[in-house]
Amino acid sequence: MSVPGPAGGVAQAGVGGLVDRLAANPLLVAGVVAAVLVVFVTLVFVIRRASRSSGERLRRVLAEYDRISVLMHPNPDPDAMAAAQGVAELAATVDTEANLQHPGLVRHQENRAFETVLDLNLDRIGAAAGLDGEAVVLVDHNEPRGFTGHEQVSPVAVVDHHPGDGTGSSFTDVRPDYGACATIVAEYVEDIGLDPVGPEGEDSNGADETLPPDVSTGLLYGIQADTKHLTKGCSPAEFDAAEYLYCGIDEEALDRIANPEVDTEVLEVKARAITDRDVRGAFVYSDVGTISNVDAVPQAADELLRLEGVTAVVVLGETDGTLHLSGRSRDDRVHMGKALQAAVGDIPMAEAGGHARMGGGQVQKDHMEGLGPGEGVSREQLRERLFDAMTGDRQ
Ligand SMILES: [Mn+2]
Repeated sequence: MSVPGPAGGVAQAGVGGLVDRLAANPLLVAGVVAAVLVVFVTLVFVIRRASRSSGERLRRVLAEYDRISVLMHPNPDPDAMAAAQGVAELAATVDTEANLQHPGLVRHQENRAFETVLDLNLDRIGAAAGLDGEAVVLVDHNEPRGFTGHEQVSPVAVVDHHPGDGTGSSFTDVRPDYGACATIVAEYVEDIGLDPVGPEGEDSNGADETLPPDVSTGLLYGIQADTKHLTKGCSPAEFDAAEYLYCGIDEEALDRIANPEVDTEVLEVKARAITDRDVRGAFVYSDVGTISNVDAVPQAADELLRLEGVTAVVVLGETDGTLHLSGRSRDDRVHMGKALQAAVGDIPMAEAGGHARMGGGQVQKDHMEGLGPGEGVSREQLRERLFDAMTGDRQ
C-alpha cells in the first residue's frame, strides 16, 4: 500500500489541481473567462479614452446639454470672443445651442469691430442669474469673475491659456504655454474634422464638415490679437493653427476688424498727448485735459511709449471730477503699478496699481483739492510726484 506523500499534496494544489477543478466545474470556467473579459474591456476603454482628442472629449461633454452658456471674461477681447465662437461651433455639431455671454462691456474699438464685422450675438450679464444655459463653459479665463454671484458658478468645462487653478467639473484644458485661447479651440475644431472654407467656397461642401469663414477669421484674429500679430508670446501651436485656418479666412472681414475706424476723440486725445508731452530723459508725462471717452487715456499712453527713446509714460485725463491715470513702462527700472501707487497713495480715495509694465489709477479731484483729511495736491505737484515715482525718488 502506498500512502501519498507530502509532495503529491503540493502537486494536487498546483496547476494540475486547478485544471482538474476547472474541468469539474463549468461555472468556475465561466467566471474566469468573464473576469478576463472585464479586464480586457476596461483596458480598451481606458486606452481609447486617453487617446481620444480633446476636441472630441469636449464635444461629448457638450452633447449632454440642449443649451449651454459660453462665458467670456469681463470686457471680452477678440481672443475670448473667438474662443466662444469656436466652442459654439463645436456645440452645433451635436445640436447643442450655445449662448455667448460676458460681464462688462465690449469697449475698445478693435473689440467692437470684431463683434460687429463677425456679426456676433453677445449677451451681457450683470449677475449669475443672467446665465442662460444648463451648464457653463468658461473660455479665456479659468475662474468666473466680474458679476454678482460669480463665486457660486461652477463651470462644466474650462478652456484657457492663463495660469490659474480654475477647473471644470467634466473638462479642464488650461495651457499656459499657448499664446491664445483661440489656438486651443482651433485645435478642437480640427480634431473633430471640420474643414475651413473661405467665403467663396461656402456651401460647396457638406455643411456639417465645414468651418464657416466667420469662425476661421475670428479664430485667426483672436490668435493675432493675443500675440501682437504672431510676434509675441507665441508657441509653435499658434503657427499650426494659423496654417489650418488659412483656407477659411475672409480677408476683407479680417481687414475691417484689424483696421477699424477710430473714434475721432481717441485720435484727438492721442494728438494732444503727443503735442503737450513733458519729456524728462526717457520718461514722459502728458495731461490731455478733459475727455469724454476714458478708453482714450490708455490708448494715448500706448502711443507715447512708441516714441523713440521713451521707456516709461504716464497720461492723465479728466472726466466728471475724476482724474484717470494710465501708465506704461518697458523700463526694468520702473514698475509702473508701484510707481502710480507711490504717486497717489496718500490721497484719500485714490486708487492705483497694476503690473510692472502697465498700470492705472483714479483720483477724485475734490480729494486732491484737500477735501477730508488730506492737505491737498495740485495738478502740478501730481506731475512732479509722477516723475519722482518713475525715477525712483518717491516710493
Ligand atoms: Mn487670451
